[in-house]
Amino acid sequence: MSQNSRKKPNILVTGTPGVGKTTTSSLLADSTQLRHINIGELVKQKNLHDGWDDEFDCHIINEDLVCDELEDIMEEGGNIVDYHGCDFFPERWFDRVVVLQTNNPVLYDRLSNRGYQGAKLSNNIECEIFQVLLEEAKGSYPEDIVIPLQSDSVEDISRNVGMLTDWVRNWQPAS
Ligand code: DAT
Repeated sequence: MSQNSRKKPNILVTGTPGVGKTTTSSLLADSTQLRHINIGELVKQKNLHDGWDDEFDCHIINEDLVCDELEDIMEEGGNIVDYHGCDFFPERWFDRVVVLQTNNPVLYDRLSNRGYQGAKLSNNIECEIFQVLLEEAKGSYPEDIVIPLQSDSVEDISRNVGMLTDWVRNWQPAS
């Protein structure tokens, strides 16, 4: 099957933890009727991991199992994939890769409120400072489909969701 046989687009929403991926993806799914796939939740629910990483305090995701699990529905199209990593998904899956970004003091407060502290907090703040996810996205997908969007405020979320909703409505399958 060719990469563009899907009838609805697939969007990847990525960025450092806390930038607003889940909030944005969930609102976008409501406004477009696309399916929101939170990879972290999927990994937990379907045991697509190789145990728990004590150092990083998270599951050790099994990337092959995740890709196998998603292959059919990604081919079908109409998915919003939400994850803080982006280099292991097949490039052909996505029509848009949105990289959310947040100003550091704002992100620090969001992650502290989530209970992050010590190395987990500082690693994620550094990840945002060095634009790790933006570089990863640019290295993994064609540059013209990678869109950085600022996500500091509630107004930013509304604007981003509105803009992406318009994009989905105007998307045309390849003929
Ligand atoms: P992520 O999925 O990237 O980890 P999230 O959607 O769970 O992030 O958001 C983390 C917290 O920050 C949550 O309490 C909602 C809040 N938040 C996210 N983006 C925001 C924004 N642009 N303005 C205000 N609050 C935001």
